[in-house]
Amino acid sequence: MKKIYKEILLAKAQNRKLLAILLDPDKIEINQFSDLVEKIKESPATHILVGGSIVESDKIDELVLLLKEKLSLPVILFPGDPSQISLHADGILFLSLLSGRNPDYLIEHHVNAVPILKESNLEVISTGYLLIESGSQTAVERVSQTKPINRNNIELVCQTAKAGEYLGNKLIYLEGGSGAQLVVPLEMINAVSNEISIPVIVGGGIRSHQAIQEAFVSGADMVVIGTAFENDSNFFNFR
Ligand code: 1GP
Repeated sequence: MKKIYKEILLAKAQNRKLLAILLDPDKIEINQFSDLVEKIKESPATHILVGGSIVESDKIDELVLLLKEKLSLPVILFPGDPSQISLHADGILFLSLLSGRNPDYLIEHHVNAVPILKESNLEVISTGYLLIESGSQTAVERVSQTKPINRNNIELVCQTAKAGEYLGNKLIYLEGGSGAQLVVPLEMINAVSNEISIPVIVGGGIRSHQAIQEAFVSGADMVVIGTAFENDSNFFNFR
């Protein structure tokens, strides 16, 4: 088993919670990169995710290389499509959008990514990705042209997550969508983490330290913070 996933499993076994900072290459000013690196170093982040639903920037490689040079944290791609793959990262969340029924996001992009992935050293981590309704339309919903699962339908979310586990997914990602109005319901995180034995990642709309802790207490093994850190690089100054 490769390193990143092994470490996530170990953290879960030891009940050590993980925190990923999501960086959208389109929103990073490379000339302010050293400030960003300092803020990340001061933060409790254990992982860096790079990507977004749509990334127009051709700077993914540059960003990943700089992150690798300046930080010791694992850099994991979180791609909206195969154009966002950088061979310089450590790993990739190979996301299948299980909440939707768009074949492109269930298998097509994955097939297209194989020639690149085969030649790379990226650790490919099969991830069941579930979009949960979060108050308004999100970029993932728009780009993937799929509907999120109703936030009250805990049973369907659990069933979908379990199907992902049976299919061999290594992780389940409960996603409210970037900048979501409402976070994934805590009751849902709790039910999913009890239903499956693989690690659970939770992200979307988490904007306070309390919300991070609540997600952890409810059963999230990893929390992803994108917008809150993007809007305020001092967001993690609570330590
Ligand atoms: C989005 O879950 C991530 O894919 C992070 O969301 O930007 O709302 O933190 P935020």
